[in-house]
Amino acid sequence: MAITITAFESSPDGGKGLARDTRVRWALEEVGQPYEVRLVSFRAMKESAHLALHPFGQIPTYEEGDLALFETGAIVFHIAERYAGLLPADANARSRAITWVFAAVNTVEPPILELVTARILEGDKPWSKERLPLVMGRIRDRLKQLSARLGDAEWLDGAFSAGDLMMVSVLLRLKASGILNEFPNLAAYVARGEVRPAYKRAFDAQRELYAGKAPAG
Ligand code: GTB
Repeated sequence: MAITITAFESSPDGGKGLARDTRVRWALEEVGQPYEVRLVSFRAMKESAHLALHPFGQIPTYEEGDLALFETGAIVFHIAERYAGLLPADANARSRAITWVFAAVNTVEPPILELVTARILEGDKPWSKERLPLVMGRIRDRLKQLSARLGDAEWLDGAFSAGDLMMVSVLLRLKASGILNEFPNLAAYVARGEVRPAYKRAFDAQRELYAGKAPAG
């Protein structure tokens, strides 16, 4: 069944791979499924055709036959369940891998998104400078816990899984801040994700779309 995802028509990050279609592309590359990409403008994202696929008017979406999904956690979970390569065979290990998908989007990503809000959306507010250390503190707390759990392991629970794919994707958003370097095992974990051939293919595919175009916004 053909798979189609949506992505930004013009990328706000100029192709740095930070938009969330990258994690879906990565999952599809890991399981070896070809996919099409439909580019959507910011205006089209808020129009009825797209809202029928994504009630919050965002990217990415995922269509496969008569199935339409939104939310990257659900999309990556679906890909991992349907196609071999992102979840272990053992039932308990599978459930633990899925737990890490949820941990990435529910527990680790929220404070990271706060940093984006504080820096970009609220950067011009008079209280923004005071708020930033609080936001950084919350991220640091989470990273400390994650770093302690990862320890010297290569991946979070045995072999690379959908849980690692999602966690690395979430942590990548912090690369520019430098905070990951305070946790060398996490920085190395992210780097291990980035050198996976499937990640590289996903990254290159999205970069190619935006090369030479001015970043949106
Ligand atoms: N919880 C949803 C999911 O995981 O699928 C969140 C989806 C989401 O935030 N989508 C963003 C979007 O469509 C794109 S990824 N935003 C447009 C809108 O809400 O109107 C977030 C994103 C945007 C830009 C950058 N960047 O420029 O670096 C990085 C990430």
